[in-house]
Amino acid sequence: MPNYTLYYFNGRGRAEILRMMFAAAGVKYMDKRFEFNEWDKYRKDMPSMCVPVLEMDGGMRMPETMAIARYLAREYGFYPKSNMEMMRCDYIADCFYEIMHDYMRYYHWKNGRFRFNIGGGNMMNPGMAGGDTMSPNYDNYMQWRYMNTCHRVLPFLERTLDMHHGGKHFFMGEQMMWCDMMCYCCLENPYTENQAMFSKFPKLMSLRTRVAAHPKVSAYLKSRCNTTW
Ligand SMILES: N[C@@H](CCC(=O)N[C@@H](CS)C(=O)NCC(=O)O)C(=O)O
Repeated sequence: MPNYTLYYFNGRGRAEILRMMFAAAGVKYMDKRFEFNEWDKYRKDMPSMCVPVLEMDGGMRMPETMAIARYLAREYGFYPKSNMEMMRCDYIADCFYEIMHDYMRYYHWKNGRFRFNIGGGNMMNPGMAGGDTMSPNYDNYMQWRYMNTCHRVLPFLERTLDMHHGGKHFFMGEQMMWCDMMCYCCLENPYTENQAMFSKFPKLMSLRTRVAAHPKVSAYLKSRCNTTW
């Protein structure tokens, strides 16, 4: 088995699903965390200048959360067997990631992170987003977009869970798969910040409780670093 190093900020964020899969599989890895003020030092060494990144045996570095998550899910048996079931597991996981993605962009933006390399340039160098990204309207847009994704995706996921045994098990049946862990990880901050919104999705909320009760996940949740995001 390769030696893995996972690079990410000192937060749960996009990396938490990867950490949780390692924990649920009982696999040891190096959890390399850094602070925002250290990012300049790391960014240039990351393949697409973003994290999370998974490094194998101190060599190859692989970017993209969902590519890494699928790789780990295949390695450690968190995928169902048939092609059709894999597709179901994938679209569920992708839906949760839509929420995570929009939440992270909104959350970092609101906290003033990564603004230096998106838009907000000058006339000689207008920046990638080409304009008004420093205005309060843009903050509102990020929040609107995140909330809109929640309103679009969560009812669908609640119905999808309900379709199997009335949502009493995991998404794919009696065994926990990576899409179930995505439900736990992607909704952590959204749930903490807006519990009222989630009262409309009781089946998803009980699924999160079942994931947290998985013996290895539960041990992980008790021992992990406590961070605000
Ligand atoms: N498509 C990438 C996006 C990763 C991403 O945006 N990561 C953020 C942290 S949550 C990042 O590295 N930002 C650094 C920057 O924008 O300079 C993925 O899904 O992994």
